[in-house]
Amino acid sequence: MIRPVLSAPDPRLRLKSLPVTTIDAEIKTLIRDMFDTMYAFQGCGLAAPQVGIHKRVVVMDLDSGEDNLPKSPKAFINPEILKVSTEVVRFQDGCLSVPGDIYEYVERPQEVMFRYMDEHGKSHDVHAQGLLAKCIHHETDHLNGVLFIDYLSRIKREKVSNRLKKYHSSLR
Ligand code: GNR
Ligand code: NI
Repeated sequence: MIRPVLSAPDPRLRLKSLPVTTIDAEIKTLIRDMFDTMYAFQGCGLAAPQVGIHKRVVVMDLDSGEDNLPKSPKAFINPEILKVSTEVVRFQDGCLSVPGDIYEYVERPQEVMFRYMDEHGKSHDVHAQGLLAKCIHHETDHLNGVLFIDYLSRIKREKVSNRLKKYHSSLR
């Protein structure tokens, strides 16, 4: 089932999500719906708070991507960033919760070590770089109430916020 995606400046996007304690039927339904929603809106990742559920769950499919990274749908439960590189890269970021064709460059660590649980409750440690590292940062930020626009200069952020207002009023 496709769920509606919240968009900025909705205050619910600013709440910190809670860790998942048991992978029950409700979490499995949430993951299935998040995949439906991500594919419907052609995103490469989606975090649960974007559909109004404040649990630490992320889905991703980087199939379209550069690099030879995960070629399949992946669910990440309680993703945790363990270590980041001091080297940074600049990538263009976009977000399903920042609609209206808004893309801006954001600097992020080039490499990341992270840990997550899969749908079966198995823990994994992963070293990532490139597109996967960028998406892991983008999605774990959502779980902490952070959006990519928070990294922009004040001037750019104001420009984005005006474009968001225009976008929302054009839908009314
Ligand atoms: O679909 C998405 N594309 C994207 C492009 C550049 C940087 C990050 C992303 S993630 C985004 C989907 C989304 O908002 N996930 O939270
Ligand atoms: Ni996003």
